[in-house]
Amino acid sequence: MLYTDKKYKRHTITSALPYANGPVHIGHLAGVYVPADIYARYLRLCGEEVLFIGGSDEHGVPITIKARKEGVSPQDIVDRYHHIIKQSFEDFGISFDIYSRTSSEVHHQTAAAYFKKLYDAGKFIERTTEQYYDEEAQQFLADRYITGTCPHCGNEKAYGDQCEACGTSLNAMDLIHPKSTLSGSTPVKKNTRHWFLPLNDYEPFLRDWILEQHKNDWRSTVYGQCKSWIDMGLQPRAVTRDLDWGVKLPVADTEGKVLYVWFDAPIGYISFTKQYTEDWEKWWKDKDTELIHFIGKDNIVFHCIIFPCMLKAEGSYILPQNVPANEFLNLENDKISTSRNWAVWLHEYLSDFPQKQDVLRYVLTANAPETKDNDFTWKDFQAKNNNELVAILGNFVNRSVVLTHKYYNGKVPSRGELNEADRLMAEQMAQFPELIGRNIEKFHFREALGELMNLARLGNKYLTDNEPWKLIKTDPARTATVMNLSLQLAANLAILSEPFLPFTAKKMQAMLHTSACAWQQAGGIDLLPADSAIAEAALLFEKIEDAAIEQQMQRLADIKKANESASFMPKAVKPLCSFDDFGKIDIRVGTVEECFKVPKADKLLQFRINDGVKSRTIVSGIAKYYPHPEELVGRQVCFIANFAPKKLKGVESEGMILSAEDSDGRLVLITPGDVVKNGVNIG
Ligand code: B3M
Ligand code: ZN
Repeated sequence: MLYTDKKYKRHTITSALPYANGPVHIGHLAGVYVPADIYARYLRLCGEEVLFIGGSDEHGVPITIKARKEGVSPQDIVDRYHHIIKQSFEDFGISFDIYSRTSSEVHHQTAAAYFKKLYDAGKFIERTTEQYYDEEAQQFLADRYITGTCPHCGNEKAYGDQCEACGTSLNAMDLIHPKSTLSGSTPVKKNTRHWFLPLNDYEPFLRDWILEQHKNDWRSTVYGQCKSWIDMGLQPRAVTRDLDWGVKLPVADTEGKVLYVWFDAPIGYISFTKQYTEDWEKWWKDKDTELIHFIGKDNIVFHCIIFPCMLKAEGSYILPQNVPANEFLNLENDKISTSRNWAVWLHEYLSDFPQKQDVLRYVLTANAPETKDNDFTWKDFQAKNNNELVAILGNFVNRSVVLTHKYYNGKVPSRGELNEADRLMAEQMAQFPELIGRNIEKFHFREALGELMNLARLGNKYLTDNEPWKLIKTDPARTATVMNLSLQLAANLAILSEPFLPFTAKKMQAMLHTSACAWQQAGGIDLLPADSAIAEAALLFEKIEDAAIEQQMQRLADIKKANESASFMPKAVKPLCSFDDFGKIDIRVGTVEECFKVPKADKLLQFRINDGVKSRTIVSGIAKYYPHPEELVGRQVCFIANFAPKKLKGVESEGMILSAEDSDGRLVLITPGDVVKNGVNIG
């Protein structure tokens, strides 16, 4: 039984298939897998029939590009990453019923048959069109083999199928200044034959199904993207590609062509279901099945428009009831990026924070980018662990269990008559299963988690208000009631936390000697019978120290530095100038005789320079880069000798010392390669 008016016989829950071209990171977890897992676990606890599907997306250009870079086969790449990704999901408790892969035999057959069925039914249009072709590499350039400028937002690194900056799905021909990623050359246009799904024919269907029927229940971010897509006018969309990696076309004379990865990948949801059970059709064809796609916002068009049109074209499938796509999670104020290594990789996190899966699940859910992009910062991670998980949830459960051992030898005490405060607490507690459940059913996961913590807060307040540690001396009977109710609340937490914090829930259940029971059993005050034994207190969460956080921040700082230096591009050359222009500037060499910080000016160093004739004073804004200015004494520097004197912070500066600006913005003094006479000219 559910709290909202959802009435389905079963729930098919899909989560976007990650490309098997790299490990998974916190952005994946926050955007797709943790929310999907919360939903699946919750529905199971409610006694609903659930199928939670995941798997690796093993086709597509990103994989072939990576293989080419490493000089291995695409199969080698997907074999490597499929296992790493699968392991990470297992480690983080993502409770898939099946996690498969699109290179599997069943998938190839299913996707090819799907295409064939639409092909035979005349659902595609066949067109010979001009496509970009790389003459050096002798290959048609699909999707990510081309980059160029996005016509919508001006991003210069948009791909041939999508701009990651503005999320728009593109056709390669739309790109301004296209470039082949294979050879770097400008591609030429060449004819090739392909099959297109005429999305434009489905506009009336999409308008009715999304814009009317799902006006109120889809997230406004998702609805808005769909609406703008439909309003922009839909175009026929190619579902085949000139590539040799992917699902071969089940049509004669189509050598060298495969299904477009975005055609075959969503069919993966269906083919994985087939691998899971012979009785697969009920999960996809019964209108009493709820189909939910968990994805990130860059996948909206594929799951809300293209795949539904494919399902509609086939005719016997149900459509998704909801597509609760998340916005993006940033990392320390910067977009997560696999290629720039700007990510927290799940396998690395686990080796740095072993056993702390739930801490990450918690932080990612509390910060879930449900309505807008959100930021993950290590400081916030530490704060949420220390101030919420340790101080609120862990603290409450720990106090309840420890006091029970201290006063009652680890047995749940019987309670007596409830007083007003007890009744109020019990009444409030009774509302949480519905409060949390409704939020989950509406895909408001961060709010749901907030309510779970409110339940723990209620417990803490109850203990603090009643002070059993004092009461035990004056009123043992009343203390037993307080402790009984506290333990009941802990037992409630052990059930209601399971979708969010499955590892912690298990520990709590082991401590209280309960087992995972039905969601609807929660809320009451008879979960733990009087006199039943509980186990010793086990630590649920532990404080994370500053040192551990600083280590992570340092790692990111190092990556940022490496990226900056890797992506350094010299500035464009200034407009031409004449030899006469240059000749006007008098650059000379001199030796530093004295150097110190200008008082009350953080940035400035004051130099005394021997210029071969006299000593001159020059002030320079490089203090930040030379923390020990006295060490510069004796060194030769280059300076402009004929700038008009200028007062800086009260010091008259006679010229300018030359420095080079490194890729990270650091200023470095320029010194002649050999010692020369002071006062010689540079030119
Ligand atoms: N592999 C794209 C992505 O990871 C894609 C999802 C497929 S879901 C059918 O963004
Ligand atoms: Zn763009």
